[in-house]
Amino acid sequence: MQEKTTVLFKTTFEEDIYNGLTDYPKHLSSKYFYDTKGDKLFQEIMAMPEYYLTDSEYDILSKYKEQISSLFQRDSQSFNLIELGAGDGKKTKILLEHLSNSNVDFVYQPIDISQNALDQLGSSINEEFPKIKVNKRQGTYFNALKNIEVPSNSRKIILFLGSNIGNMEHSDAIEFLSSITQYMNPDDLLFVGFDLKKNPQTILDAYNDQTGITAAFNKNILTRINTSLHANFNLEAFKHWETYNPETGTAKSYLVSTIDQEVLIEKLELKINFNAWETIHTEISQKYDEHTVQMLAKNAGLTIETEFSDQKNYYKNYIFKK
Ligand code: AVJ
Repeated sequence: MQEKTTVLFKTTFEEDIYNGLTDYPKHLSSKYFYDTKGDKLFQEIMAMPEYYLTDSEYDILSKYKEQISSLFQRDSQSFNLIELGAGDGKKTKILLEHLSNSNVDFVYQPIDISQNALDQLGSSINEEFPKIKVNKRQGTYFNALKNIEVPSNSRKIILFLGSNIGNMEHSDAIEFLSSITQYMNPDDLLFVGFDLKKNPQTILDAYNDQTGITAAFNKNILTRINTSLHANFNLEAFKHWETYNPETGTAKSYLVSTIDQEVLIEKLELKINFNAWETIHTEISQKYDEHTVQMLAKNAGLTIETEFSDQKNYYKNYIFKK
């Protein structure tokens, strides 16, 4: 075990990495997957046949875009479409295209942790849908949401797609949804994507593809630490490992050290010891059932307005009100 010392951190990234790797068991936050390389790997994941989530949500949005858009445009009042974790916006563009074609008055406000993803999204929307007003914001969901400006006469429609909520444990999800609720007026809507419980094998395959894209995505967090904190993680000495508990619906990703090893993180003046088969927990991807979504909504002060699911019943999008 390492001894904890008082270190002055220049960034929250440094602090989080330090705290996660000196804790037992070790952990790192999945929000740090998304640098330029990580964004690219995640796009490759979304294009894999095993990663059914993207297709399922895409199907739902394509099939119900009219119904969904009309819920957004009540009384032809203008609205702000705020998207948390917009990424490449591939699925959102189904709605954006429909709204743009029907000459609806709205501002699209994508929020993402990755400036790179935001910039690409912004320019692709300007190109594909020049009529749409875009106002992007880089940051964590929370900080960006706090700082967003919406005219008081404009409704807020908040999008949280892709089962991004699955990266949070239930208690954190409730806290997060509650703070969104506090930010909402009675007329506003919250539109959230939830990946559902299904055949456990289907879920494991989605997070453990044969080509190794998910493994590369998971290990990218070590590459990022190597580059930005001058560390010497040997990627070959770590194994991507996925588990899924069909009772709780929690999929978990780990990086497992395959040997006894010491890693030096120069910028943190820190040496980290790994025993053979010691783990770093890097991500949870929660799967839901109806009961659990109702429990989250109730605890966050939200009511379910309506819901949409895909043909295979793999995935659901819920619309919540305050
Ligand atoms: C972007 C959080 C929804 O958990 O399914 C994909 C990220 N991790 N493969 C997910 C991810 C491994 C993804 N989310």
